[in-house]
Amino acid sequence: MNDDQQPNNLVVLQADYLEALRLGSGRAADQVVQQALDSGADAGDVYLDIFQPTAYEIGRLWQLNRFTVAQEHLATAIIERQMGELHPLFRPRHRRPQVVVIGCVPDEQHRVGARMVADFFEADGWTTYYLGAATPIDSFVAMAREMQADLIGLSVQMIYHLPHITAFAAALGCYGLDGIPIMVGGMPFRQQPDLVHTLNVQFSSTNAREAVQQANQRIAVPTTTMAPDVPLLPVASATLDAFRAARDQIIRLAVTHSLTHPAEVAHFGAQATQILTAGFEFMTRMLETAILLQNTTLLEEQLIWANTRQPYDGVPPEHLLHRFQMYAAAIKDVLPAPYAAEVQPYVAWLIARQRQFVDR
Ligand code: B12
Repeated sequence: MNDDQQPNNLVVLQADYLEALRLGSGRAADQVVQQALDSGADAGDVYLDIFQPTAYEIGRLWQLNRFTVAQEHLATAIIERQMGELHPLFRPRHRRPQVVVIGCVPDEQHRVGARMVADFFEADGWTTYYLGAATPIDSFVAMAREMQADLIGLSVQMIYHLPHITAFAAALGCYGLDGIPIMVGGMPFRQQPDLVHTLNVQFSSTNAREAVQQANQRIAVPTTTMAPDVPLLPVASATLDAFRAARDQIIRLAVTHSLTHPAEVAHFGAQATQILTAGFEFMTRMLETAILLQNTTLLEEQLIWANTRQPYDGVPPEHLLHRFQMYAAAIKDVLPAPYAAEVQPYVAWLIARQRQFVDR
């Protein structure tokens, strides 16, 4: 759904919501939000189909002198309070490795839109830093550098704040960070999307949901290697043979250990053993190849893939980490010690690298 295609019940509820805000009644506004959620809308729909069009309507009514400044302030305060209350519903179901830093350009006081965009990114699994209204450029850029941003989001409402975007891009260049794409949004871009070309930024979006979709299409999963420093020595061919001979036993043991953690596997139901076995078989093949080629870049690519894809299949990064640890324990139990000692650095590398995905 978007603000141009509200289902009927949300159109009605949005009118009720506007009336509640006109009367200044936070309680009545709460009831409308609850009704929307009860009718099957999710928190994102409440943002885009109730809060956003109501805020636009309040602006229009203020312009026509039918809403006072005080009424608008009260209404915005209620919307922001409710956004805080709905925020837990934006908890991500999976994590992505990308980082986004979002805020308003200097002097820009309209922060509700940027906050909505931030909540949608957070729900989508991005590590998200929302800086609020009127953020000084140098400090914003420093934060983007410190948090290793893959994307910067700038919100602008007043047309005369647009030059701040150009200044921001220049500042990014001064810090040598001009590789970080800038995404922009706010009223000027709703009215004139091709402004992005004039301002020489990467893209704009007209609402929070679309912003996340576009970002996911445009921003590749980072491939920078932060490989933990584990020395990888050549592995004797006898070790590889022993590893191959023991592979089924290692996998069976790792599966058995995994099944003793119902919180991590219950959602697989009757398929749990089959799914876990397939996962450990996949991992074993990857490890064999990496050991044979003495190369962790392959594992790195595979981990990026796994951490992007597998949360959709019910395996968040922390479960992956745990499975790697159980796999390491199974190797120790099954392989004779001298062979295990040669294979373990590769598994240790996987575990250390996976921990970085969990900690992000
Ligand atoms: C609330 C409000 C205020 C509040 C803001 C408080 C706050 N905490 O944010 C206050 C009182 C501070 C304010 C001040 C002013 N305001 Co005012 N304000 C509004 C109002 C009514 C609602 C804004 C809002 O919350 N919108 C809801 C959000 C969700 O929508 P959004 O911002 O468009 O965000 C969505 C998309 O644009 C997009 N998006 C937004 N940011 C980003 C960023 C990225 C990276 C991406 C990808 C997408 C994206 O996604 C968002 C979510 O889907 C608007 C009306 C309107 N049409 O917007 C007027 C409005 C913007 N204000 C207006 C004016 C004139 C002013 C003042 C100049 C008034 C004055 N004389 O002082 C000042 C300027 C202050 C300043 N320096 O910034 C006018 C602007 C008119 C014009 N053509 O320029 C408007 C349009 C009202 C009107 N109809 O006349 N305002």
